[in-house]
Amino acid sequence: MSLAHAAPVLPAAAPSALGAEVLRGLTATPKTLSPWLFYDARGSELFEKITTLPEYYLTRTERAIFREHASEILATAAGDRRLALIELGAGTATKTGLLLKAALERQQSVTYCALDVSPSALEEARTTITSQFPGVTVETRVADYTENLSAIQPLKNSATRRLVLYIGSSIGNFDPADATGLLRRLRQRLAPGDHILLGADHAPGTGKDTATLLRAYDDASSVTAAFNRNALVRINRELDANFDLHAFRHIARWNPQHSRMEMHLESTRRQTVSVAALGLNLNFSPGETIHTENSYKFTPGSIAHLLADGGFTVTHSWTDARRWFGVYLASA
Ligand code: AVI
Repeated sequence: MSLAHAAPVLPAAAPSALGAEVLRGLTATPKTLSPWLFYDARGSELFEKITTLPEYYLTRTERAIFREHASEILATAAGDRRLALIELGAGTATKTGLLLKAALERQQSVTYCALDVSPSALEEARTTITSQFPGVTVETRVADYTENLSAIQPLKNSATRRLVLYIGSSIGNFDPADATGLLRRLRQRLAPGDHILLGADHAPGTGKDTATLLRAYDDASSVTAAFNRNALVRINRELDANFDLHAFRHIARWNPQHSRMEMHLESTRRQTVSVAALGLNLNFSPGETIHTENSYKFTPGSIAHLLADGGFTVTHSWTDARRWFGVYLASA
């Protein structure tokens, strides 16, 4: 997933989105930064690497569910109609191939509309998909789907239903109110009979222990730590700051009260950091953290509830043998 543009350095009088976020988040108590800061070119590369780590089970578990159930998922969403696929935060669309293949087994041609903020990721998706699946017409839209869903337009042809893919546990990076808002805005753009396919990571409980989750967000080769620190690397580069990367420790913690994994960067000593482009001096006490990401984990019940709040009804779901991850089909 990528949610962010590489923001240019702008003069302090016209703060960039990055500048505004750093000002808001790092002058707040407790200090926070939005997770979209991770995803410049380096952060997107690090995230791709995370998805292949032995500890990060999410991507491979969701892919295994698609490998086993793609035909059934597509058949259920289609009913007796044709399907058009839309993907929110498509990135390079690496997992989408399994679903497109299943769609092509049902109908000779498929329209696939990919939305993402990264033009380069979308071009890569277009090249890969058109070479692998000549029957797929790829449309790309450079857009931040959290703000702009205008690419999702009513269909002229009532024989076609839309299936919106929102996979990869991306919904987990939104607080419940923001997740509901996004689902409601999406629901308004869809018609009865259209569906969303939502990939959600399951909370610890039957089958998954907390240690498994902690390892997934604090891997032995420290790729996730580098991904987390990339927010500071980016602020150093784009806002002329002087964060000492060795003085911020990567922390992954399970918050049972909110059913979420949290990532923080913890200051290892008393220090002052300057963000020159914003004329800002930030004081950190030892042990003080910057909260950089939430990754909510769900039960089948809590996902059904969230989707219902967003105006959708879960009709089918699929999981893996260990029930670590769920794929939910919900109708508009
Ligand atoms: C993109 N998103 C679903 C990932 C997650 O698991 O919340 C981002 C991530 N953060 C740490 N590792 C991966």
